[in-house]
Amino acid sequence: MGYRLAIVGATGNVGRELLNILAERNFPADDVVALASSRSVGKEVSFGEKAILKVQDLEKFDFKGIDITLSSPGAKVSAVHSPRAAKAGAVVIDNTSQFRMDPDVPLVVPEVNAHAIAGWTRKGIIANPNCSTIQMVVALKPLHDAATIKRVVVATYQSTSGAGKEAMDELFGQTRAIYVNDTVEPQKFTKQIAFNVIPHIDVFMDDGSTKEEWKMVAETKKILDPRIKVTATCVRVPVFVGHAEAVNLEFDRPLDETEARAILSKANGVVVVDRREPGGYITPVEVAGDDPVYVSRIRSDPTIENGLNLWIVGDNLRKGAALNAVQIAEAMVKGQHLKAAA
Ligand code: 11C
Repeated sequence: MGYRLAIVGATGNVGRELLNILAERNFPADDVVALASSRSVGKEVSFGEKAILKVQDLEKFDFKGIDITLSSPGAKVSAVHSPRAAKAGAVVIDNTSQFRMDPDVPLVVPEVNAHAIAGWTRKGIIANPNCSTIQMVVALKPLHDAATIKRVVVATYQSTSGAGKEAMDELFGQTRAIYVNDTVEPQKFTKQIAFNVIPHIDVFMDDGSTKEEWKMVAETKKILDPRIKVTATCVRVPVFVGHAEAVNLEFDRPLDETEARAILSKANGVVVVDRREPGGYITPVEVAGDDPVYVSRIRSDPTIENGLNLWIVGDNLRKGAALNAVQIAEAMVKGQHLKAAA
């Protein structure tokens, strides 16, 4: 016997991955309801190989009796429906940016701050962080436990799947068009994404950074340590799935590459692939469909005191989104935060 689950945004990139992962990991579910906007009602989505679900209308859905809602529509939709689901009694694990900085909503990466889950009772909502933050803090946490991280300088290389299915289609269509001397004008992106890189993800903030960059700063502080200074440059690259990050760290004491490699090799959720030879590192196409956060190119940075460089790669739809949300739900079941399944 298990729980009753609702998946909000079930037809999106993350929604479909949520269903796959719940099925793959045999999450104790008695009933799974797929919800989306009225445009998608009646469409079918697969619950792994277990079942085909017909999408129901989110607007009309009554969450009474639902134990866990995993929500991944846009932030504006979450703003309305996540509190509605929580009020009806479900715990909501919300994958959007809507509630992340709310002091009454825990922002959780289980490998880093599982203890924060207990705060879910305040609003009935737990927030899932942004994909680029999740993969970075999973790798930073064990290092920060060993030697306090003072400052992080990160440049991201983010795949188009982070911007949704239509964005992936734009990369595909534009790439094909260029080969046949045709053009596909940018729609989801501000400039051509095929054979290009774009230093702009999410909206611009007053200080000249983008919201994606701001999220990496604010979320890292909330999840890991408010004292850590973070500066980020977030870049969209012509990759379908998998985000990569070049990270420079400054510690409060020497932590050299040998110690860092030993710590990361034992860390929860991390796989080190770091051979100093051609191909001895991980790239995004190799991690699509994988769960761990991969760390390569671990090397001391002699240009600053106590400096270290890392290359971090993860599947942004899995650990960066759906897997992290399911792991939160699993931790809640294990930690007896939810009433035992009927
Ligand atoms: C991207 N990181 O790659 C974004 C997608 O705040 O949950 C996720 C946006 C968010 O475009």
